[in-house]
Amino acid sequence: MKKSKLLKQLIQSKKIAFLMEAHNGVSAKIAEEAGFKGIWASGLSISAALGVRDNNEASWTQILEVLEFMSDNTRIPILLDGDTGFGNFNNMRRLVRKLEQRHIAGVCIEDKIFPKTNSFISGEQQPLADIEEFCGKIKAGKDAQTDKDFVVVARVEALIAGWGIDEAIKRAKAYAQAGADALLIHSRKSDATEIEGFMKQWDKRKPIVIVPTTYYETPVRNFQRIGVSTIIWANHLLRASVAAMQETAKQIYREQSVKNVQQKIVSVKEVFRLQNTHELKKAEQVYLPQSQEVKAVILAASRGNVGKFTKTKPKCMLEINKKPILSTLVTTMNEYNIKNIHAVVGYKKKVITLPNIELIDNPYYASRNVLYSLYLAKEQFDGPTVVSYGDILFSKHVLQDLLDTTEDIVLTVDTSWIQGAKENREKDVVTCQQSPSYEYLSKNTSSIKKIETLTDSKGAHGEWIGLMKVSSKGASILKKELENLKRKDSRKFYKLNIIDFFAYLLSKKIKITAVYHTGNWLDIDGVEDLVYANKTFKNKRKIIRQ
Ligand code: SPV
Ligand code: MG
Repeated sequence: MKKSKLLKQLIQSKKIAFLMEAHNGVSAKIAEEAGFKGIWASGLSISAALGVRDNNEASWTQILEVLEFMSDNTRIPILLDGDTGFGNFNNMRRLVRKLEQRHIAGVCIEDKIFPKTNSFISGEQQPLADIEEFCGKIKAGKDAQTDKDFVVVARVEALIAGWGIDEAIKRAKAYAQAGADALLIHSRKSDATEIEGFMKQWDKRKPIVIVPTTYYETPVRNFQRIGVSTIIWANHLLRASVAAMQETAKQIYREQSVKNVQQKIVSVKEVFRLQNTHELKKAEQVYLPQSQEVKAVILAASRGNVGKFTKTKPKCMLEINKKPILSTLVTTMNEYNIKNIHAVVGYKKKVITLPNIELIDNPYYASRNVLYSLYLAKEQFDGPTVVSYGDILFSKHVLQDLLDTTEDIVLTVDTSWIQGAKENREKDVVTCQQSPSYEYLSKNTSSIKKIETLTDSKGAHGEWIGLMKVSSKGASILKKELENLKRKDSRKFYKLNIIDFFAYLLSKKIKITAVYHTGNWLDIDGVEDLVYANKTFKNKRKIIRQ
């Protein structure tokens, strides 16, 4: 239902209604969550929250801005304390139109002179508006509304100004006649006698709204009995928050610690709840491009053939360019926002104390081949994942190109291998559908036909460097096929390496793609690789120094 209609029904209902003061988006929501069916957008509270006086120091458009936050954050209707309408009848017309645009349900205007002063400050000295002029303002407001349910409440200040009940009745009748939907009769007495006196003479032609800030001791049922329609609790959320803020600020200042206030204040989580943070999270999933987090698995369980160098540490912890290989790998991955990294470890695993990686233990690193390490990481294959050997290093752009691919299972294949230092050594040789092309912007991927470990590699296209990426779909294929293969014959499975697994996938017509690269990587298969790699870096440093 429209907010205006809700407010109208509330004020016109036979049951006494309550409006709770609010002065910004969060206090409005707090009032709503407490159960109130309507909000009083108090001039005193809004101005106080803005740090100014209740004398129209905040402009009406500034008030409008605050109202917008309050209205957007709640479903219950808001009655604006519109002071004197911020000017004459013409200002009132514009105010009503702007309020309607923001779904504010109604406005209350008081018969004082702009700029107004709060009724509790020298109330009796405050001049009242001319009755006729004020009636014109009410009429202008009612004529300006386009929503028939928008509520205009006329506030009678005759009791505040000390003019007595007769004047209050006279004005109330005139304002009702001018079209006001309800009348707010204000009193600053500490008891309800003025209100009771007024209600005795009032003929109930329009609902009566009151603000028992000073006569708060009178029970609500008394007001119900004398026919009051609506009660406004006009400033209590502001006053409560001021008390809490003063106490908290003083205590934190005194104690130079927040420890003792922690229990007295709401959690940050509660603040997030009030801000509806949860809704944004859900919307992000609907509207933002869903770049799935890429994970990484590093296979680093074996000792390798690096002789005495791996006496006390695993191969992945050997230093190249003064930094453990594993550490450099992690840094490179982090640079591409790969933060979820698991390393399958076994040999001398206690030495691996790097931050930012999770370890998966392979207790059978010595007796089972490397495919078993991949198998142990299978729980990680629930989204896009990079898999790397733990004894390789590569330039950043090698990883970038791999991440840019869209195929499901992609291996990085080096095309410069044939002339390399490892010409006569065993390597993982890849033959593809298409040869690499070195033309500008040419496609650098091709479907793999064959992959095998060889020394002789005539007719092949490159060497797998030990780095691969799987998409979400590729990851689930990998997981499923690892499980299938192991289930078939686990003893045989323990003897397999990764190349055997690729051959198995190809035999099942599962597509594996190569992304071609030329150089820019190294691996540590033996002592000579280690020496060579570090010599390369030393030379580079020398050249830089010269
Ligand atoms: C307000 O809340 O700003 C009011 C009510 O106008 S009172 O402060 O009681 O005048
Ligand atoms: Mg006010």
